[in-house]
Amino acid sequence: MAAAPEVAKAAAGTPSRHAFDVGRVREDFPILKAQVYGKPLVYLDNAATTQKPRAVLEAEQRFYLEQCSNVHRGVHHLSERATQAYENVRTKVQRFLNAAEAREIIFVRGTTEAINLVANTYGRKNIQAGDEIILSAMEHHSNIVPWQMLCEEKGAVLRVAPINDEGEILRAEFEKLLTPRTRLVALVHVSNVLGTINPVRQMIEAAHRWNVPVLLDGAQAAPHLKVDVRALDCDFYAFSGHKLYGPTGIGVLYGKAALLAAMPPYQGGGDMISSVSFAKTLYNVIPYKFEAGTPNIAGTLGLGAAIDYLNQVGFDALGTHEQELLSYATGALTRIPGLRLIGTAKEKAAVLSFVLDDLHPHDVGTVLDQEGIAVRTGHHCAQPLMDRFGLPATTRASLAFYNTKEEIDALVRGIHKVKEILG
Ligand code: C6P
Repeated sequence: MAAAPEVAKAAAGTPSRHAFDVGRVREDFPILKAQVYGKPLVYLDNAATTQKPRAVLEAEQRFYLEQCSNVHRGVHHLSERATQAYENVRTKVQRFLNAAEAREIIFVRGTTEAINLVANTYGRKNIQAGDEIILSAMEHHSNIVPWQMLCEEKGAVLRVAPINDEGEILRAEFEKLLTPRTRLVALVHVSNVLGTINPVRQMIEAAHRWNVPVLLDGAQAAPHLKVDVRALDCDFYAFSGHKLYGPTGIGVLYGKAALLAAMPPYQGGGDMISSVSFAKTLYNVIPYKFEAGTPNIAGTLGLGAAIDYLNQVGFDALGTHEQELLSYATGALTRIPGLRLIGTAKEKAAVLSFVLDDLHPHDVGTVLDQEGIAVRTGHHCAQPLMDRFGLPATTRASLAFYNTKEEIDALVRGIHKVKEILG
């Protein structure tokens, strides 16, 4: 039997001071032992979703086995326990993001819902005809389409900050877009296609000089970086649990309390009210005002377990390992003739998009799959970014802290095989 993994033990409550050991960490993720077509799974699609450590699976199961009950509704024992556990995760997320208060944390389905919430509440209330919203050229569709829908409804206008060929935002150009017409800046913290870590703190400072609030799409940042919303001074921050080693169907919107309190509710229903009559409904306080209906309780507890787990692994340790993997993979991939990396920013998270000769990425992905290697191919829900690079699609390997140099070697062998078969 494998030795009990340190991190699994630590997640159960014993603080770990051990150095990062990828072999031990991998023991915590049962699926990493899977075989695909008789070959070991090499999972390099972590930007789409990460695998889940046992601690997350157990937290969800424990809820259904021992605590299953609705929250904020019952006076009975189970409901009180479930409510306590659910609210404890809010506090955990508050600390995870270094938010000032727990009521600044709203549980949503994921990044997409978080951004739609802000567009439909803050946006509808504050953005009028002729107003402008600034995005960047590397946004995911989730941080484009909700603003486009709002602009269509209101007659507002999108402005797009351009990027260079390395995949870095041109900050001077961004700053030129800020005008008295600007009402909001919505930016991706880390690009899901390029891996670029954007200089968001400086961009937020620039926007705030114009009194313009900034929303950050943290879907790809939260899994790789220690996020501190107060140090960043962002006004809204969105992330998804499932990209953070937690369950699907749960995510977080952080918002500064004063902004959230002034926003109208998003959806109507149970829990978001303080009183209802046919004449008038009074709304609950934040964060409950934005959490209509029974929430994803099990998913929330799973997210809490994922945060505990990550805190035990430690962002310094996982960041160092991921950066080592990134530089190893960058070196190895750039040595492959005919391979071109898309996204070579100086500040990068461990995401490697590439094109190979004139092969279609779907074909590349299909051959890699036969080797047990999971990558994503396509436009990665960032079609305007693909247009910027004049490409229909890329192949993307996105890494997590449980990946190894041996897996990068397998990817390189796989790409050589693709060239042999299709080249
Ligand atoms: N990107 C990818 O493979 P949801 O689906 O709501 O959890 O996350 C949406 C989202 C928003 N912003 C960024 C930067 C993202 O990368 C994503 C999800 C996945 O790249 C699935 S398209």
